[in-house]
Amino acid sequence: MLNGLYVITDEELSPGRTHVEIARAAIAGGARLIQIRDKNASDRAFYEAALAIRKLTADAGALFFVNDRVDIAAAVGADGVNVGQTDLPISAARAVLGPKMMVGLSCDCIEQAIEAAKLGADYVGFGPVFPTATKLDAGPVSGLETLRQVCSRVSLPVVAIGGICASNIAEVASAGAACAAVISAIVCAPDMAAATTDLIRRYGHGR
Ligand code: TZP
Ligand code: MG
Repeated sequence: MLNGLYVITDEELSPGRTHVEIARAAIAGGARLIQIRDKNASDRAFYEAALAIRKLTADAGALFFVNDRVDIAAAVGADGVNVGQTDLPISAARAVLGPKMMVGLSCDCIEQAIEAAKLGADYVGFGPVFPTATKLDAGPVSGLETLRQVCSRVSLPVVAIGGICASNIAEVASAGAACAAVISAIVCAPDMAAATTDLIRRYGHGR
């Protein structure tokens, strides 16, 4: 279920690729966890891209998550939603989505991750683990040692994020993260499917 490479589509960061193209290539490369993330799309554009990826992921037996937007996650029948510290609280997301849909909470320190478990999150998104230019308002870089502590102190699956790439993804797996979430390592890769396959293989080596 929540295990392995977690690919986040961010078309703005990519060299002209759409959410659907990114998701399709990631699935072709073997990804089975896809999240759509878009901070600027209109509601309609976000919904239509999410609906298309819902179909692709369902056909591939992959899980599909929506970033931030609880309403769109519900509208397209996603498997889960990822909320941040200033998005809807977990209890409100659950009130909208019901008990079956997964709710992940983004955290940037151990205290937030411990709190996420108390609040009933299904997983902790933790990072940035490494420096990244992708999210300018991300919290402080945690490093691998803090990731390791979060993984051992919090019973929830931890989805590590931030600056994860081919050269460090095995260490993320070794630190105990259930998943390694990536944006630029896929959406900016010359061959997105090949990059996906390579990251999955390297992640496996850290296990
Ligand atoms: N949250 C913490 S860091 C980050 C997010 C969304 C950006 C991750 O992007 P990249 O390109 O994989 O470093
Ligand atoms: Mg958010």
